[in-house]
Amino acid sequence: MRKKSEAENMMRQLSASLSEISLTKGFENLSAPTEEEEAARKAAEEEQAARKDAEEKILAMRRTAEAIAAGKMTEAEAAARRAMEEEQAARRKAEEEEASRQKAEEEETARKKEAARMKAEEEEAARKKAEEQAAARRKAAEARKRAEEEETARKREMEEAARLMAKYGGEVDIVAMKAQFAKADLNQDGVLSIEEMAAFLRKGDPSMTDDEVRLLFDKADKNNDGTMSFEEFVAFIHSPPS
Ligand SMILES: [Ca+2]
Ligand SMILES: [Ca+2]
Repeated sequence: MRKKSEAENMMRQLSASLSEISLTKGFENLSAPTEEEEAARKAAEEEQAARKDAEEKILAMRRTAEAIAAGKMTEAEAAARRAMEEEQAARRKAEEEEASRQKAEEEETARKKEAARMKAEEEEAARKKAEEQAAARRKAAEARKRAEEEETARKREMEEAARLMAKYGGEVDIVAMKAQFAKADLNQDGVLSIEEMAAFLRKGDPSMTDDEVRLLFDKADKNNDGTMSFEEFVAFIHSPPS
């Protein structure tokens, strides 16, 4: 009985061992895939890779589409921005041109103003110069006339002196008479009025009346022009009317 049991036990042990081996081997068998399993696995991997590729392609396409869309939008925006920038640039240029034009206009106005001012100054200077020249000419003409008059007066005096010298010989001191006459000629007009004559006569005779002065004066005034010339004066002093 014992042997049978022992055998049975051994069988059981062996069976268990075998079973264990088998199990282990079975596990080994499971962990080492079969060709079918390998093929299936490969197929699954390939399918997964293909799906992944497709997904990536779709994603890339979507990205491309988005990029295109984004690109189009950017381009539209860029076009709008470019147009806006061009408009701004054109406006800026127009403003610059307008500013430049205004500046040129202002400069031209200032230049014209300055030119007008300078011209006015030149005209004023020319006018003043012409005035000064005219004044100088007038002054020179006056001086010439005065010199001529003085020369004429000098000649006249010399002629008068010569005439008186011829008339009265050496008896008349022409220079002394001239000095007396000049003293009597209070207003220095070259002749003696009756008032001047009265004053002159009354130095010698303060009691002389107006009538007496008148009488003497009328007699001395040979040419009856109402004044006494130097010649009439000399004749009066040299040969007083009786
Ligand atoms: Ca006088
Ligand atoms: Ca006279």
